[in-house]
Amino acid sequence: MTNELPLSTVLIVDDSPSNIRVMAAVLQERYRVKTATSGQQCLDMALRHKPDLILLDIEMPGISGYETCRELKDMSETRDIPVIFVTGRDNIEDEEMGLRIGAVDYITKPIRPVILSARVDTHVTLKRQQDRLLQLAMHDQLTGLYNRHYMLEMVDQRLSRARRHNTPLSLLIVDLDHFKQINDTHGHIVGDQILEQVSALLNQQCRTEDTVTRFGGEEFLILMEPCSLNQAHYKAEVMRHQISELMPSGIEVTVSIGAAEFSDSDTNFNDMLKRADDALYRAKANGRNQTEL
Ligand code: GH3
Ligand code: MG
Ligand code: MG
Ligand code: MG
Ligand code: MG
Repeated sequence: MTNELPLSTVLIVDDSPSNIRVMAAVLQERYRVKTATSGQQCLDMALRHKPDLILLDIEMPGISGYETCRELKDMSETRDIPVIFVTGRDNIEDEEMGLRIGAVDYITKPIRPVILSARVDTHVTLKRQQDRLLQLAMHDQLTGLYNRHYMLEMVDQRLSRARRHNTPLSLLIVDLDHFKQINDTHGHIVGDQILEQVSALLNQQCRTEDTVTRFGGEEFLILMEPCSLNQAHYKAEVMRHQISELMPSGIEVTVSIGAAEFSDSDTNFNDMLKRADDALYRAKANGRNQTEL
């Protein structure tokens, strides 16, 4: 394990190989440098490599730098990558245009290494800080799972997409049984370890299309799509059984699970959540360590 951060990636886009050479020479000691010689190649590489910054020429054969920038800002996958125009067009109108369509900076040729370096450093640092803040805002620190905030931010979009495509979508609430008692008996630190181990199991058992979140203290929500109520029930039972055999930290741990499927009559996420929560309540009332629909 090393504490060093991986090098940030800078994508240089210019139709002139000699311009690329000059910029790469300035940056390659401190950055992983990728290069493209057209707007189309820039779009392909931006999607493939997710660079932390793009240096973009304006005048190129095929689609111009302006058009390329507009397309980058249109796609959710590339929207947050900062773009700096590096161009021979040394006039205010072009600079205004470049900044208006979403570039963070505008540098004119001939390239001055110190200025290029300083501006690249500034925007790569900002990008990395933004990525870090987003990561913190979306995830639970203890378990590394997505958090409640993330779930509530993304769920409406997921529900409308499922409704539009007519794909079944289901929700599980997984709640540890008598967890207060486990904490009281074994201590909070052991309780935390159990939460981590149960989280890891839930995450492993779910597919990448499923969204596993720590929604509250010892309560997890799992959004599954495409997934009918029957399939959700089956998966819930597999996970419940595995957790009962996990013996995290050497302690017998069980969960109760409530399941619900998004239905045509639901107006929002809360309607489905309420059904899953009612089902969880029944699973608890019936004696715990079971799944209810
Ligand atoms: P039930 O079977 O009815 O769900 O009982 P329970 O004890 O699990 O439920 P209750 O809601 O009474 O208590 C939940 C407990 O979870 C209380 C709280 O101390 C514990 N808890 C919540 N978050 C954490 C955490 O981050 N770490 C630890 N160690 N415990 C936590
Ligand atoms: Mg050019
Ligand atoms: Mg509980
Ligand atoms: Mg209790
Ligand atoms: Mg609970």
